[in-house]
Amino acid sequence: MTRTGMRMIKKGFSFQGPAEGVHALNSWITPEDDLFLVTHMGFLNIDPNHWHLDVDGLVGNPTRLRLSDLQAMPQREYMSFHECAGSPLAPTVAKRRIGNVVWKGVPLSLVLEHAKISNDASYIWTSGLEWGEYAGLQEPYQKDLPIEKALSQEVLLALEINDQPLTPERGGPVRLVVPGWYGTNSVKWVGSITASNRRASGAYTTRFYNDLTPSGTRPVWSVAPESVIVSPSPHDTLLADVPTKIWGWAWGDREISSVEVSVDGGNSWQGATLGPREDRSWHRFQLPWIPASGQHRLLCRCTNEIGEGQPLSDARNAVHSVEIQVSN
Ligand SMILES: Nc1nc2c(c(=O)[nH]1)N[C@H]1C(S)=C(S)[C@@H](COP(=O)(O)O)O[C@H]1N2
Ligand SMILES: [Mo]
Repeated sequence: MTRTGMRMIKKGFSFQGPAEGVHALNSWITPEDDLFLVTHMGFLNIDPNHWHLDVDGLVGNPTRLRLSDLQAMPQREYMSFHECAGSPLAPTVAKRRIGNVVWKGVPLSLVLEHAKISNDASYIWTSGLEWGEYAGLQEPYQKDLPIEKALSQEVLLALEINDQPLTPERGGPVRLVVPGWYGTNSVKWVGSITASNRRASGAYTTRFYNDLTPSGTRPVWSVAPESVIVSPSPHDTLLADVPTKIWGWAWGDREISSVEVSVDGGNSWQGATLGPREDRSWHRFQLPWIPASGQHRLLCRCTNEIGEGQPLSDARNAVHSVEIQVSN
């Protein structure tokens, strides 16, 4: 199938990211080249002149917006970590696909107000324009947001990332971004917005991206506390008795209040120094370390403002560890 001004440039599920994994994430703002890319059905290339966005459902003024319409609306910038929840087929495997970027675009709330959203709307559905197959299914990449999040000031129809227009692979010309929530919610190549009074019923909101809980399922929405050690990396050669530092990033939808580091495989923990966050960015942490010679397993774990932490294993936000060799 083809549609005017659109073609799939790579078909099927795809993940790209830096070969060194989290150890590549050396800067506060992640450059595009080090920021992971994910797609379920392939990358879509859209001619910006053909792109448009339909807003319908429980609205008083169903609307079609072109790129020039969005460009003429007020825009804002918002800094946020950007994290993939990992495979929906293996939701308890930690993948640590993460970065920190600045998005710029039109607040979704402005577009919903323009379309005169009804008081009866309790969910906002958004769909990507691409087509293809994932896990044997052929259906649109459709996601939903509860209305409170959809109307929050940080949710954007983004046109730019780190001061550059979105590339086709990044979901351009326009994508949704839902800061604080897992990447799966940030619909790329967005083409339609529907206001509804119930959750969307497609595979990407029901079969995939719902975690099992003791009482049922929970949508993969808000990002749980998580942290990674950037340095040292397993490839570094450290010298015994030479002062160094262990540092990394910690993040979550809620602000992180403490990070602890272990240099002995998790037997003992020390509090790290924790930096602030901006908007919903990650926080930097660090701990000075004078290593003894031998093999060390370094770990980090964080806690957020309401006391939620990280499991040691079997979770997408499981504790990160790094094996380090220290020589004489
Ligand atoms: N239309 C569409 N949007 C999508 C996806 C997709 O497959 N199709 N994948 C989602 C997932 S799982 C993630 S993690 C992010 C990845 O965004 P990025 O490639 O810009 O890092 O896009 C999300 N938005
Ligand atoms: Mo993802």
